Amino acid sequence: MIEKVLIANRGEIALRILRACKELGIKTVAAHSTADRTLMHVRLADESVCIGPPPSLESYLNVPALISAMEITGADAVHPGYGFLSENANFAEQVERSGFIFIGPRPDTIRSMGDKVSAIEVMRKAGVPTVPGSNGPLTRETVHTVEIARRIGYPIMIKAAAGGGGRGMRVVHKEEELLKAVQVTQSEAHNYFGSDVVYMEKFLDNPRHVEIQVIGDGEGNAICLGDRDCSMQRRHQKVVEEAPAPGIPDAARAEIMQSCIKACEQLKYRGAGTLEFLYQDGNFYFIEMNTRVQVEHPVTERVTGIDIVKEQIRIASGLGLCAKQEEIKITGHAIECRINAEDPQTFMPSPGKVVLYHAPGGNGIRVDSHIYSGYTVPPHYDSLVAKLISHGPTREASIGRMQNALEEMVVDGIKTNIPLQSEIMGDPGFRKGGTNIHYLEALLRNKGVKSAP
Ligand code: MV4
Repeated sequence: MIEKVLIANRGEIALRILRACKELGIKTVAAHSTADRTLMHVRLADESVCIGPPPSLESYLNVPALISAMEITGADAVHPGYGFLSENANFAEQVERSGFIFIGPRPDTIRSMGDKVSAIEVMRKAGVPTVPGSNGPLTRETVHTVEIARRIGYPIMIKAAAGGGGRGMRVVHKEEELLKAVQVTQSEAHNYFGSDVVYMEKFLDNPRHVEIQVIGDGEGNAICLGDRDCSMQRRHQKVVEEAPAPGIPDAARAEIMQSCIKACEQLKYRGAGTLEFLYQDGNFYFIEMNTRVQVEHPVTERVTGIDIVKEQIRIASGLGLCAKQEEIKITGHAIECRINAEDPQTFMPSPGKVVLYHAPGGNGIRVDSHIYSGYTVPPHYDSLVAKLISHGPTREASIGRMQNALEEMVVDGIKTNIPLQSEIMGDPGFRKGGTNIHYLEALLRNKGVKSAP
């Protein structure tokens, strides 16, 4: 059993991991940068260790510093949270080579999912539905590239194999533009990711982003915790997430869940994972897999009653899965609003001192946040300051509770997107449910908010 976990992250997720460890009776070490001495989880951890200066490359991404911190503090495991080193196969490998436990999938699994071409191939071979496409990297044989595009039919999309988060992709509407677009995407991919490997997919013009949460024990058993809709986004930053995804027919949901379970069992997947899909016209299309805990995991926790972070730690300890698939029941509806320190007009980060913080509460409300009155949000990191999660027996009830919670919440001293979240909760399109990935950007354009895309 794991006895001491080093938390290799910051902010709300570091606090979330600390709380899970405390429930399990596991000691904690907070590894933090010099800018993060005042973080709530640093105060609450059994021990803390400074791993470097504010820039992430010198602290939260500093592998030797983190391994040394584990050695010095006698931690036996590391939880990477999300972002930073959470999907870095080389880090996971170094942790294991040093004799420590990496709380997450095996390094090889992380590596094979980090390469989107390989991820798609693995999932397609396991029976998960994928987007019609090149089924492999594009080659220097440009005649083949042209042939593949004709077979798929325009519009198509060129994507970087090492990409993700919206960088290194390009839509192509006609053959005349194809080879130039491939070249430009290859060169961008080379510059951003150090790999010029690209592949092709049919372009879906109005999809929703629906993802499936899985947990595997690493020995061929896996369970599925249902789906989340994350379509409410701006520039690839999710703003609102909900579970279950509204309006998905029972049969389609059962089928996609079954295929995800089967794939994870075949892969002997270890830990928590998320399969990302585009959902359009009643069909699911796998696009990528995330091999970490996600920001929006609380909505799934709220509708299933499963503590995903505790499960990650239990699996890493070799304790196996806590539940059988038949025991997983989806109850009611949960919504998460991300509260960011940002300017409502420009969406620029708005760090600074929180002079007053009052958290909302009441039945069906959860707040995951590290901030407190007097805390200064540093300028070096992500602008997420809180996650507000509502639950109710129905989607309407959940929205109602979220509206009340947003009204109750006070974050004074910095600018936040609380007013935007209130607008979204009152928006007729959102209230109807099932809006696509372009909805929020269109809504903002109509409101005259400055946001170019
Ligand atoms: C797509 C797509 C349409 N068709 N693939 C964007 C980020 C990366 N994770 C995948 N992305 C997309 N892939 C095909 N074949 C549209 C997007 C996309 C998107 C996807 C999910 C959430 C938000 C998005 C915003 C713009 C584009």
